[in-house]
Amino acid sequence: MLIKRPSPIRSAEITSKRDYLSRRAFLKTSGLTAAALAGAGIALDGEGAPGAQEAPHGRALAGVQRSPLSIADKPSTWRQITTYNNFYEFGVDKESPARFAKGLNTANWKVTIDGECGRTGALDLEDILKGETLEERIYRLRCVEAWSMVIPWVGFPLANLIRKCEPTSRAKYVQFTTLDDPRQMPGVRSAVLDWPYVEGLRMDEAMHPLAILAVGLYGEVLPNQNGAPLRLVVPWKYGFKGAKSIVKISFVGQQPRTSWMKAEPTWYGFYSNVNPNVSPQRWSQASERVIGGGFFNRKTQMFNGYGDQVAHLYAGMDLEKFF
Ligand SMILES: Nc1nc2c(c(=O)[nH]1)N[C@H]1C(S)=C(S)[C@@H](COP(=O)(O)O)O[C@H]1N2
Ligand SMILES: [Mo]
Repeated sequence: MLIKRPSPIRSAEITSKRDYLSRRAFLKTSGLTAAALAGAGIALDGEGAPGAQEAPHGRALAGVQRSPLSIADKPSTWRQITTYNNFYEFGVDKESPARFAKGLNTANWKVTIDGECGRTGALDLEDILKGETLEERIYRLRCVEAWSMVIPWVGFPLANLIRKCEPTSRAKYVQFTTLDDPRQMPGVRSAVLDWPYVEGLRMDEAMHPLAILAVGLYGEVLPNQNGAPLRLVVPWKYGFKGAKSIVKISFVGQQPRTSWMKAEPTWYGFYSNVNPNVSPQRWSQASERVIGGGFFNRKTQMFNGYGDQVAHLYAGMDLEKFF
């Protein structure tokens, strides 16, 4: 085993990570052979990331209800969903979260509520789940890297927790902060992002019935690599808005500066609604690679297919400016 001293990542290395992302999009569109893609370390058949071990089964959640807000698409497999992940706190490769998040301690998890609201303080997971009916929500997930899956989340509406916190009229946005623990998360020792991982929503987006906090997957407790014990899911936005392993929810007056906006201000806007017509990154968002779909590229849908339900939130906004 190679033991490296933790060292700050040099800007050259960060650049190579960015190049890696745009290179992956380039390979995808240039129709290179399977062998070339496999050589580049890109999972082809949707079996997940090579070398990653799927999460074990066995921790079923009780009383999960179906939801009319689920889509009819066939879900991606447990293996795909738990071995092909983005969770940079555990490393930037797709297989790293499955390998390194195993030991994450999610017991006695607390979420701090603060800012412009009537009820501040630390909540246990039990407090958060009190009175909630767990629902299965089968949603499309579209990553900004231009791949997609269909994921049967288990969770409850974010709006329910927000109401419990009694936000004041000064609360215009909700900010989500995720765990930043170098003892448990090898990835936060590198400067690839400005830790902790921070995301945010406008209050009306956060109150939308499609926005959920997920605690499960396929009727079971959420595997660590997917953001246990509590993660945000906002299906009409790029996947990175879905902050994992949340430790703080803040009600704020100003639009939060998210980790991705800080890292790449010209690539990542605050809204980050899925939009086939706007590609501020170096690759096109017009189509997406369906994990498990072989070489079939699917056309990206506006708002990831949820336009009927969410387009009204952005009425009158220039979506090329507010991307
Ligand atoms: N804390 C944290 N949350 C995160 C990320 C991350 O690196 N750290 N990656 C995001 C990205 S880019 C995506 S696509 C989704 C992936 O979720 P999944 O691995 O459960 O499919 O998580 C998002 N949430
Ligand atoms: Mo992503």
